[in-house]
Amino acid sequence: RIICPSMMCADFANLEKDVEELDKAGTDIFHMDIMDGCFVPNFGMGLQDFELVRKSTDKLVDVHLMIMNPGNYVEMFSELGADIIYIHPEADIHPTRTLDKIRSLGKRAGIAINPGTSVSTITDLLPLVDYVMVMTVNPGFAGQKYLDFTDQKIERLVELKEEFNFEIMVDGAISPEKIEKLSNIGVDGFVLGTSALFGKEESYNEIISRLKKDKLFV
Ligand code: S6P
Ligand code: MG
Repeated sequence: RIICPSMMCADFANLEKDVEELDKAGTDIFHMDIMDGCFVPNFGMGLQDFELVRKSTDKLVDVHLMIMNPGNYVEMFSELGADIIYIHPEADIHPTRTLDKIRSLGKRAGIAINPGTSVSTITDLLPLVDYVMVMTVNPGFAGQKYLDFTDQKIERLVELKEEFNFEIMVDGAISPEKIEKLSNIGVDGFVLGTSALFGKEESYNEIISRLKKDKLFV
């Protein structure tokens, strides 16, 4: 189970300390949401935040580019030290070119797909990606409600993942209950925000150790 804290939900007054605690607690990939106020109706996070997280950990760091024309920025994020770059194919007229570019920079390539994007429209991209991230909320904000109709898409991707060799990630309102249920059907990684990790009484270490167990509810 791949655990990816969504750093837009972290404590910005103590970002470096949060990164260190999350790192020690067993984070696999730090998830960085980048929003342009155009592809999604919100802004964040800043490049300075990205740089701070990058220099505070040796773990993998991803960027989830919720921006129009992401192809214009993949070199920049590669130079800043992103290990995995997710683009939204909905935001890119030439997603195959952009995904090729990400891999030619020596980085892992991912696509993040909106709740309204069907698997059939992205099948041709599957040979070019290491990760498919299914958005289980409309992207842009933390703290939303899980959209149940995205489950069908996850099931379809599970059928395709061996053939094309990619990992399935989910992002949006991922609770411990969803982690257990989705792991059982073949989801590999989980982006965690306010539903499972941030703003809780327990420490990151207690929460992440529990979320890594096979059976969460016994
Ligand atoms: C926003 C972004 C996500 C959120 C995450 C928050 O769309 O891409 O990564 O930060 O979904 O988690 P939660 O549990 O508050 O929905
Ligand atoms: Mg995200």
